[in-house]
Amino acid sequence: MQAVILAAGQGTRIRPLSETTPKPMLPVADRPIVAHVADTAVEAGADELVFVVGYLGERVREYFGEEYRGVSVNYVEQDEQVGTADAVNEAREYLDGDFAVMNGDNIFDAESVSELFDAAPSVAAYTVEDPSSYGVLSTDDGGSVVTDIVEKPDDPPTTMANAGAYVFPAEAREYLEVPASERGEHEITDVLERVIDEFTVTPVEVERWLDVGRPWELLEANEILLSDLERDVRGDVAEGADLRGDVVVEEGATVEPGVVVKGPALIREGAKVGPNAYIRGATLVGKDARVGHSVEIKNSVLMEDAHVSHLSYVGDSVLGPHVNFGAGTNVANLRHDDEDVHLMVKGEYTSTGRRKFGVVAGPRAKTAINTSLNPGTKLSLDATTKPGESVMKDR
Ligand code: TTP
Repeated sequence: MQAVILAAGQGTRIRPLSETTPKPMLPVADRPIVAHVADTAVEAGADELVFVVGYLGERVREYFGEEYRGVSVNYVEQDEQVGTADAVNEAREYLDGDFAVMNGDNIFDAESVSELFDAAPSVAAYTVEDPSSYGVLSTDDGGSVVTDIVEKPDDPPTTMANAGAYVFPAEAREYLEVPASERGEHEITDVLERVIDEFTVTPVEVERWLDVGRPWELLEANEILLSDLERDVRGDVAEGADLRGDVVVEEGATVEPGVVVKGPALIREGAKVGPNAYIRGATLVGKDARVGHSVEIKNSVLMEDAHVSHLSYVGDSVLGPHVNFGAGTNVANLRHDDEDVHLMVKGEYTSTGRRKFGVVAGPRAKTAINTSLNPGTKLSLDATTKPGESVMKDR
């Protein structure tokens, strides 16, 4: 089966992290989000991957090349991101049988994707407590056939949210040109509606699903995937370092004396930790990143070449590539009123749903010495702070 993977979006809600990296290429554990998606497709038996790329698409092309895990790879360009149906329609020239469509920014478990492929035509469903903000599937009485899909219903027919992965019959190739929806996008769910009308579509409940749209969802995706780690220490670890639990230190990484790491944690190749650093929670120390003397990192993501070199605390935060935190930079990750931490997302003050959340530092942001960062603060691409500054608002 061919799998079309949608990776053209601009990732506006996850800015500034998407300023230099397309959202599907942001790291979750040891590889980009979209590589996890491709892996599940390959493991489910896909014999060709077709990536729809657009925004910073060359990054996706560079990563996957012409063949990935023995499966041939093709690319189509979507110049304007006018909707998911339009994205799949760009891939039409490659489609010659049943085909899967998967969002390139969602995390799925491999077993469920295999079930999805086996049950074709099918749609992935994820059970949520409150489905009113999702596309929700209606099913027949036995729950074995999808009868409809309704967007953000006031009165949801089931608790099954559309989880952004589908297998369509070959005929659906001819259904891809759908009119724009109310929000002005050509939506894949309108294609699904027609497939539901004309075929028997099976809902396949997925065990694990996370749609990575906003910065804290990237943190959550890392928490989930890092919790799958099994201890594997290959890098250069000093005798006086204490690695507890499921800690992975990749070949080419260095851990110096006096370091304590409580797993799950992943320290990637080229990274350097210590001396005397403390890492806890689910933490990713990306390629060539640096965690220096007397630095504590808790439950955070440090992307490639992010440096927190001395006397700093970073909690529940996401640091983009090439960020540099000066000595004495401290992140607050808890509000005194105990309210959930909020973040500005496209101009809207939005709850992260988390009591503890720190900051989001965009690519190449730099803090000067003794900078304090308030919970929920975002630093934009190349932002800087002044020595001793308390940053209370995004910049
Ligand atoms: P979204 O998450 O809805 O869009 P986005 O990735 O651009 O992010 P944002 O809303 O924050 O700007 O898209 C879902 C998936 O579909 C995602 O993998 C990107 C992909 N997509 C395309 O490939 N082309 C498109 O035209 C659209 C709208 C999305």
